[in-house]
Amino acid sequence: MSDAPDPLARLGWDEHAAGAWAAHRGDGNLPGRVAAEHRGGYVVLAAAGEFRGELAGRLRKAAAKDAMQKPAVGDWVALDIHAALGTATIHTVLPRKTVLTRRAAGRGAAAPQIVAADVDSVFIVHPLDQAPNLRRLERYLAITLASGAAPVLALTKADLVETAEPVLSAIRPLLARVAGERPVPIHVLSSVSGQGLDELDAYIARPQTTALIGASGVGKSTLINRWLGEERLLTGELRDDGKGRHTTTHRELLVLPRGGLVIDTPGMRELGLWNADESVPEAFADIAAVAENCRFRDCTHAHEPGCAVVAAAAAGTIEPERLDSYRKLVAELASLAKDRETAARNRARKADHRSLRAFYRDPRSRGQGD
Ligand SMILES: Nc1nc2c(ncn2[C@@H]2O[C@H](COP(=O)(O)OP(=O)(O)O)[C@@H](O)[C@H]2O)c(=O)[nH]1
Ligand SMILES: [Mg+2]
Ligand SMILES: [Zn+2]
Repeated sequence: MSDAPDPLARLGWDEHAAGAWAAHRGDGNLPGRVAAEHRGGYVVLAAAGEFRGELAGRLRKAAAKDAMQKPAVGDWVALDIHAALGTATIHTVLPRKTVLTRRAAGRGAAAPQIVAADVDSVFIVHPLDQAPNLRRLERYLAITLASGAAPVLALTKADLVETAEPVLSAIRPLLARVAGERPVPIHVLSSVSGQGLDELDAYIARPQTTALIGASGVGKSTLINRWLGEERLLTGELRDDGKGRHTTTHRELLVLPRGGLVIDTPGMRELGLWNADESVPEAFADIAAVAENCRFRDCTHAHEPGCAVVAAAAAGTIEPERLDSYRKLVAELASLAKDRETAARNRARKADHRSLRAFYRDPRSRGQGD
């Protein structure tokens, strides 16, 4: 590392990016990287600094047709920079090295949504003081393996437990089953005591880009603050029900003091990993298939007339115990979906108030907050 690293190196410019850029050299554009997206606007980083990014018309049209063509946090892009305005037009998304989508490739016809692009490693974060939800971990692992990035299991809050062994032994069979021969390094760490943090240095050095995924409250933002050396990201106290409060509401690419880059992601709720229509686990696939024949689309399989699931249970095709678990799952998914809608509405309302306040305070405000 030289004393004055190339400004692009600061953004994680690597061989892949250089190769992808070769086709665009001479277009009159400059390379940049997407650092954040909020409500249709982007923050992009380039050698010359930070700019508010907008999509060029052609890219906007392409992205409307195909979600994978939309710039995502982490993407390298070709920019037309208007330095005086502090803005940049995003013309092209460069071919991606890796892409983490919330839906593993090949599952269903609905559009995938990009969580992060061009990351080298994905930290799947789980706290040691909680029993692992294997279904969720499996899903995180599956989308990571599909991304092309290297999966890393980060077991946080080691200071809260005597030993990591119970969680490790619960998770090992899952890793063997889902990752097979693919190595998945496991790190036991604590952002409070500092335990295990040294082992992570390789992931946060230039030109590495790492994304953190995991439910809210597992300690993603706290770990990133350790890496940043300051309390830059909002972290959440845990509520009684174990769910995080002040969660990250958007993805953001951050440059770390050690030269690497990191992308914080919202918890899985905000990520929409558990949409009711996509997340019925394999174990209930047979019941889900029967439920297709229920009279009402939003049937809870409890008291509705024309419920095919209740009929199947009465006929003895579905065991009462499994029916019970299935009902609970359906209720959980419905309440998650409702929470998500409420949160999105509240966020939108808050953002509107904020931008109005900013407008009255300073009409020339760049309005880049979110
Ligand atoms: N004891 C302990 N608490 C932690 C640790 N890391 C995070 N926390 C706490 O866990 C809560 C959620 O952390 P946060 O980083 O906001 O989680 P996120 O939602 O995944 O970003 C906060 O109250 C943190 O202080 C840790 O290593 N040990
Ligand atoms: Mg967070
Ligand atoms: Zn039903």
